[in-house]
Formats: sequence, C-alpha cells, structure tokens
Amino acid sequence: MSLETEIKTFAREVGFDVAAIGRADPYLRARRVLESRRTKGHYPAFTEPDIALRCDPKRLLPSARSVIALGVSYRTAHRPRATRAGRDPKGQLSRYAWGQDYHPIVRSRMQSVIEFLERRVPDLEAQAFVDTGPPVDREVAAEAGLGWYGKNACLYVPGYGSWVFLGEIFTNVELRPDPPVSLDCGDCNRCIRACPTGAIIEPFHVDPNRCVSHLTQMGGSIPKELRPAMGLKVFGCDVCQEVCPWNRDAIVADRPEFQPLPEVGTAPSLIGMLTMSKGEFQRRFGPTAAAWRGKKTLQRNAAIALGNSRNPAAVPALAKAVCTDPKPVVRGSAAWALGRIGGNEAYAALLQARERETDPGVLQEIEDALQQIRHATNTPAPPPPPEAPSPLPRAGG
Ligand code: B12
Repeated sequence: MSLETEIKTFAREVGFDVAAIGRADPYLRARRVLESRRTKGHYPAFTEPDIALRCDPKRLLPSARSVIALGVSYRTAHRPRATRAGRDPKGQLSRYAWGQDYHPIVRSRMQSVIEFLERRVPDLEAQAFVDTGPPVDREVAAEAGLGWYGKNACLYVPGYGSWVFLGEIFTNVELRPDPPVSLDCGDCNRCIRACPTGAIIEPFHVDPNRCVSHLTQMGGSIPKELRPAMGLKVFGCDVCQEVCPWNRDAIVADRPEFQPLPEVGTAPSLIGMLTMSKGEFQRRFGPTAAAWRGKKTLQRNAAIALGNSRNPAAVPALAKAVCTDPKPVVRGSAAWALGRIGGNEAYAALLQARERETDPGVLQEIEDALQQIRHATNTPAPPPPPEAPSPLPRAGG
C-alpha cells in the first residue's frame, strides 16, 4: 500500500470522512481574491490580516512539500425546528453548532494523523490547522482535490455536500498529489436568490458584512436595517446550504459527536437564552461552537430573534432585559425587539427603561422603538417621564 493510501485509510480510522493530498505551493487565487476583497472592504473578520502568510504554506512551515486536506461531515438526520408561535418561541441554531465544538475534535484527529506519519517517516515536520489558523481552509481543500466551490463559496465534498468541517496538515513529506474535483453549480443560483440579506453579491463572493452568519457572531450592535432579515437565527446561518440541491441528497454521516446536545437541541428557547445565567450559558452552549463570542452575543441575538418572532409572549422577558440587563448591547436589542412587537405593555416597558437608562446608544434604541410603536398605532408622543422612581433596579454597565 502506498503511503498516500495508508494516510487516507488511517485518517478514516480516526474519524475523518475524506482526505486528499496537495502540493505545498502558494495559493495564488486566494491571494488575488483576498487582496481584491480587502480593497472592497470585504476582508473577512476574525482572520489573519497578513495575506502572504495566509497564502504560502512555506511561510508557516518552511520545509513544507505537501498538504493533507481533511474533512469530517457534521450532517445529522435532524431538521431545524424553530418556531415563532406559542408561549416559548424557539430560535434557529445553525447545524455546525448543534453538537460538540469541532475545533478540538478535528485538531486531535489531525494530531493522530501526524503521530501516524511520525512512525512512518524519519525527521517528519508537520503543522496542523483548523479554522483559527492563517490558512484559507477551503482553498487548501479545493487545491488538494478534496472538493469544489459552490456559488455560496462553500467547499463541497463529493457525496457529503458542504456539511463538512475542514482542516489541513502541512508537512515536509513528498506525497503524490490528487487531481482536482471538476464539478460546479451549473446554472443553479438558488443560494444567491435565497440569501436573506443578499450577501452573495456574485457567484463565489460573500459580502461578510451582510452574511447573517457574520451578523450573529460580530461584536456590538447589529446594523438595524439587517436585523429583520435575521429571522429567528441565533447563531450562524444555513440558508445558502439548506436550499442547495447538492446538499439535499448528501450522505447523512450521523456522527455521534455532532448530534444535537440535549441541553440546547436544534432550536433553543429564545426566552431561555435571553434570561440565562453565566452558569447556564456555560453548561448549555459551552461545549458547542456557538460559545466562542460569549453569553452577551447569544443574548443579543435571542433578543433580536424574539423581536422578529413578533410574539407578545416575549414582552415580559424583554421588558426585564431592557431595564435590568447589565450589557448595553442586550438592553438596546431588547428595546428594538419591544418596538417590533409593539403593544401597550411593550410601550410601557420602554417608557420605564427610558427613565433609568444612561447609555446614549441604548437611549437612542429606546427612542426609536417608542417611535415605531407610536407610528404603528398612530399614537401621539406621551408626556415626559414621571419623577417617581421606578420599582425596578437600575441597569448597570
Ligand atoms: C472568516 C470566516 C467566516 C466569515 C466570512 C466567510 C466568507 N465567505 O468570507 C463568516 C462569519 C461570514 C463565516 C460564515 C460561515 N462559515 Co466560516 N470561516 C471563516 C474562516 C475563519 C476564514 C474564511 C476566509 O478567510 N475566507 C477568505 C475568503 C476570500 O474566501 P471565500 O469567501 O471562501 O472565497 C473563496 C472562494 O469564493 C474562491 N473563489 C473566488 N472566486 C472564485 C471563482 C471561481 C470560478 C471559483 C471556482 C472559486 C472562487 O476563492 C476564494 C478564496 O479561497 C474559515 C476558516 C479558515 N481559516 O479558512 C471558516 C470556514 C470557511 N467557515 C466554515 C463554515 C462552516 C461557515 C458557515 C457554514 C457557518 C454557518 N453555518 O453559519 C458560514 C458559511 C457562510 C458562507 N456562505 O461562506 C467552514 C466551511 C466549510 C466548508 N465546507 O465550506 C470553514 C472552512 C471552517 C472550517 N475549518 O471548517 N465564516
């Protein structure tokens, strides 16, 4: 058996679904694309700013000769079950955050592959990356022949679709490269049409500033004009992948590690998320890929999703959040949600919050929400806030 075949067989044994081998040559297309995205203000957040470092394996491992691209499918048989109705509306968590966080899983499996290679190859040098490293994982995978690019920019693996986490090992071993995968989307544009914010501005080009996945992960306040399009999404977005015909028939790998965790499921309670304690956040979301931006980000997203649910059952929880949550971004998003749901109870809560609020950004959110309700009900502006202190505690932070 050739070393290449041995590596691929071993990779499957340790829990990868696919493996392919490429040359450790510079990624010229990725370099060109990243430079052009930077000039358009579309350089992806959360990534290494040094483009040359991202696109040259030898900058990361000077002795690099080959790349082993690896993928593991996270597709399970479950279907998302978000719902805006009822006493307890449910948000939509994207598939990649249903099960255990893939980062340590992929990293430790790649470490096993490196240890396997160490037993075969004297003086092995190897560096492994998944997601958070400088390399552009999809480009490494595409160049190694692991898969091909869909118009939504996702990397599709034959048989498995795009529901695949990617990682790569750069190594000094000279390995025979695999041929590229020559598939494409043909004239299908479903992902482009379905994107809720129009973020796929042309095939293979996602504007990260509009992508709902990015909106759910960004820090601070989400741009107002994009909030309605987020619907019930609380972390990540799968729309461009869900509508894809290649994904419809993809293999359901159903790996145990990516089954929805019982503490969260596929559609967590939005009120539960908005009101969760630090301990609850850690217990429920801590083991998933949805935790890395912290509790406040998920609570902000839950508030926006509750606003988009337009469900009056959410008003008491939002009213409490707008008055008492210690984080301005959560109070501001709760104010927006109350304005979107509307009604007397929401209006009264906003008036009460306005009395105690000191943060200018949150005050603006409250004013806008009050105006939205007045506008919706054709009500004139109310009298100035009363002098008497409210029984609710003052918001801090
Ligand atoms: C930053 C980032 C994001 C950002 C920005 C994404 C973006 N498209 O720019 C945000 C937060 C929005 C995001 C969202 C998601 N992400 Co993300 N993300 C990353 C990260 C960390 C860096 C990506 C990057 O720098 N891209 C650079 C840009 C320029 O690349 P690109 O947009 O993919 O463009 C390429 C193609 O379009 C292609 N191309 C350009 N023109 C042309 C023309 C032709 C003809 C062809 C064929 C190709 C082509 O070349 C470009 C460069 O390689 C990677 C991990 C990593 N280190 O690479 C994960 C990664 C890409 N993300 C991943 C996942 C799972 C997601 C989500 C599905 C999560 C979710 N459910 O919400 C979404 C998918 C959104 C989408 N449609 O892209 C996986 C993707 C797995 C896969 N099979 O594709 C990765 C690889 C993480 C991993 N290791 O598994 N992500």
